[in-house]
Amino acid sequence: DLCDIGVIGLAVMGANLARNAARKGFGVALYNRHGGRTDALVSEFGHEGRFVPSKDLAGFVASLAKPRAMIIMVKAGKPVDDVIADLVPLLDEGDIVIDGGNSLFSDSDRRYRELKEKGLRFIGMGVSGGEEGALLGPSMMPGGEREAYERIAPMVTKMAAQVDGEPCATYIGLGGSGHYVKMVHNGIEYADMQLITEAYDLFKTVYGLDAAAIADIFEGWKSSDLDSYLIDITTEVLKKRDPKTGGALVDSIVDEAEQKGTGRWTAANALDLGVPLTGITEAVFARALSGRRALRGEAEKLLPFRAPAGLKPSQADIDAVRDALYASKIIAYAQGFEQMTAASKDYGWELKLGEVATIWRGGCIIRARFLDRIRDAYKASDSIPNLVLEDYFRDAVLAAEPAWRKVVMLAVQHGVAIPAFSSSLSYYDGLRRSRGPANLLQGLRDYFGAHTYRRFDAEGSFHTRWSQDGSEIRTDTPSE
Ligand code: NBP
Repeated sequence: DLCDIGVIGLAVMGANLARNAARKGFGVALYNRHGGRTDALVSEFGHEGRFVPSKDLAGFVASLAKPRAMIIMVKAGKPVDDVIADLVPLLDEGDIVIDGGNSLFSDSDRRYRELKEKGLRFIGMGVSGGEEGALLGPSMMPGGEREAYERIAPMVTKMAAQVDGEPCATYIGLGGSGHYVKMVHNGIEYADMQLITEAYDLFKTVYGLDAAAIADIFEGWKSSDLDSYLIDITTEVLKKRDPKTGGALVDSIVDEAEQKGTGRWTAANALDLGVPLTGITEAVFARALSGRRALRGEAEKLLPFRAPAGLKPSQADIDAVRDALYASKIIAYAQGFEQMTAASKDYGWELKLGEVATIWRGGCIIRARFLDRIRDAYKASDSIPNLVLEDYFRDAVLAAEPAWRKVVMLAVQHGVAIPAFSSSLSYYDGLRRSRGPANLLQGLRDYFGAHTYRRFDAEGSFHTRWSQDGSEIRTDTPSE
């Protein structure tokens, strides 16, 4: 019997996706560049379903039912192009090539166009949930032609996580939109994690709490709107004991964060689109600063830091950190959704952001109760300029505002860096001012570069001859 789906690339993600499909009753063709991984998968998990392994790509392609559908799950970048180049001569018109790796959305756009020219169909599919998600049900974000998606939808929706009977997979849009949405998902994940580490630093450094005490605080937040997978695993990581030292394992882990690039891509794209994406971008920069550990060590000698002594947190202090975290998180999501709105318009994707919130409710790393709120907001209206202005979120940030300011002031006073908390508050303060200070900026730009400015009380563009006779001239041609 020919297989329903194929998987190329059988490292952790590919192997687990293949097992997921087989467990759901689909026949799965297998191929990996080095055959050892294929053999290991079949010998260890072959009993889980119907697998058809191949030692070469031609055999793999021949084992698939037409129109063929295959998921590439190899390292992002050139390996994906290499695999596609090898596949193309073996495929027939209408076959569907799915890239399930963490590819850059512009690469997916390009592959989509290149394969379309060859009569093949390409789907760039973001897959979130790590190894466990790939096996038990990830969140999947497929982008490409809708008809191509319809062909694989019965498989994808069965393999995905399910929340309240709904699959965490839906058609996203044309071209590279699926990988774009996955990219922003990862960016939001960066911001979420940065906010959690800032809360941890406040408890540890300002209030002198140990990891176990901080774990208890995070555990208590499960019953709040912060309830999420990341808060759950924060509790677990903080609780883990280190048999080597007898202390908390987290205290033995080097404080240098690594990154694979999706957060940086999100921030760079925000700069391209001109979207104020402060939360995610600060999270990327915070990782970069964490990576300069030797420099930080030198700096602490020259610019000494002294942790405050004897500051014991009251329940109100702990709740204030929770509220500041929640308000900052709302800002990070509002910015991420604003970025997707801008991208949808710029790239012509017609993204359904309510559906994006829906498929992020399960399977993926940022899964959270909170996403129901975003979904509800988009149910009420599909054109939302900024989530912070929607009733639920507006009420939440207004309620959190005093605590948010208190926490930011506390951190500033004691010299604890909270870039995501404080930049989110600054964004919020900038957002709610109908008149900001950029009038002066425009004056400066006009002074040194004759860049012109507009006036509140007149139509048109103006320039002042600042350093000549001081007179103002209109620079555009009046329409009448
Ligand atoms: P890796 O990203 O570590 O890639 C290893 C796989 O790529 C192996 O199967 C390897 O084959 C294959 N490969 C490479 Br490398 N170069 C190749 C080439 N030129 N031609 C053919 N195959 C090649 O695997 P992973 O961690 O399973 O991740 C797969 C994708 O899923 C990545 O894009 C990743 O970013 C994404 N992703 C990962 C996670 C996660 O939690 N790990 C989560 C979500 C998404 P070999 O065995 O012959 O060397």
